[in-house]
Amino acid sequence: MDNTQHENGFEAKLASNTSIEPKDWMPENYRKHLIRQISQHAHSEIIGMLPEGNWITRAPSLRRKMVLLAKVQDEGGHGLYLYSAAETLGISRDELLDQLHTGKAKYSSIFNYPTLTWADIGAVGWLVDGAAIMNQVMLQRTSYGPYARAMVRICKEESFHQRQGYEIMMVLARGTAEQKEMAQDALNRWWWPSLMMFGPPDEKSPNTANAIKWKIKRESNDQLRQRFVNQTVPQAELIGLTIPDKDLKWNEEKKGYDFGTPDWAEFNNVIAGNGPCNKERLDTRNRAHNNGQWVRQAAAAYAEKQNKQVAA
Ligand code: BYC
Repeated sequence: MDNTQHENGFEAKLASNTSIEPKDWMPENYRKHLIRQISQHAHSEIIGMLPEGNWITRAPSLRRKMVLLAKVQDEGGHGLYLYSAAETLGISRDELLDQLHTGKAKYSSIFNYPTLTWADIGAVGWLVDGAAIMNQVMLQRTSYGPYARAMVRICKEESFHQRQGYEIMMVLARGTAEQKEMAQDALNRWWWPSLMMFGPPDEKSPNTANAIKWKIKRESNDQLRQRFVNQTVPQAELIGLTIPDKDLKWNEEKKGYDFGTPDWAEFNNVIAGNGPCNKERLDTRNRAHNNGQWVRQAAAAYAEKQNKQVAA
């Protein structure tokens, strides 16, 4: 087949919503776009373990500790599915991790903010996992098969994470005045960074046009951000917390909320590597990777021995 036939076949699959699979022909830029997005997503899961892992030893009860431990473990699993999905596009795990460890690859801006109090764990589950699900539900229908399939399980687990976070916030908001204040303070600090998770406004998003054309993203950054606000405001009201946005107002005509503009200068600064915790996160991740060297060597030696025994 020549290139035009390949391209026609690819376009026909997209048009009929038939997933693109690893051995199918695909345009080089589609492959690169996916490696970028899936690997950033995988890195976000792995780095996302750090702000929460920070609270495992300080969770206020055994139940909370067990739940948080399971959640953090889930994020590790999500990272593994996503790295595997990225590997099907012809890049190795080592290369992907190297891009993360050297600061070449991005991961979600949200994980460069500190988790200062226990209420932050509630806010992360409620808002950060809530925003992640909002984005990931559409990714279950993304055009690349291995990515779409990984998202199905990830979404199921994320919805449990979101509920555990909301439950923490609910308990705090109904607790003592100090506990309620702690929940409000966490909401104040996490609200705007959560809105930034959806990426820059559509007119400043260089990757959206291709992503929509190739059915990688099914909705734009602004559409998803709007849906997240519409969903989250009533949840805050239900537990008596206030969204820290003086411009927030129901708009009957659009059947959604009008809301303020995130501080995009802050967002650009964070994704350029200068957020409050960027350096700490990368240092911790690099240290963990280096400390795990002996485990990888032992596993490789064991696998080699097993292979020799099978061959003999
Ligand atoms: N942080 O053209 P745009 C999770 C970058 S949740 C950092 O709109 P795109 C978890 C973007 O990469 C989080 N960088 O890009 C939850 C691009 O730079 P490059 C993970 C960002 O790809 C709880 C530039 O800005 N979820 O894992 O069309 C616990 C221009 O942006 C961000 C995903 O990754 C950001 N927030 O849209 C634990 C979902 N936003 O690459 C873990 C999959 C934008 O050109 N990803 N940038 O240098 C996506 O859906 C899309 O990649 C995005 C951005 C919506 C994030």
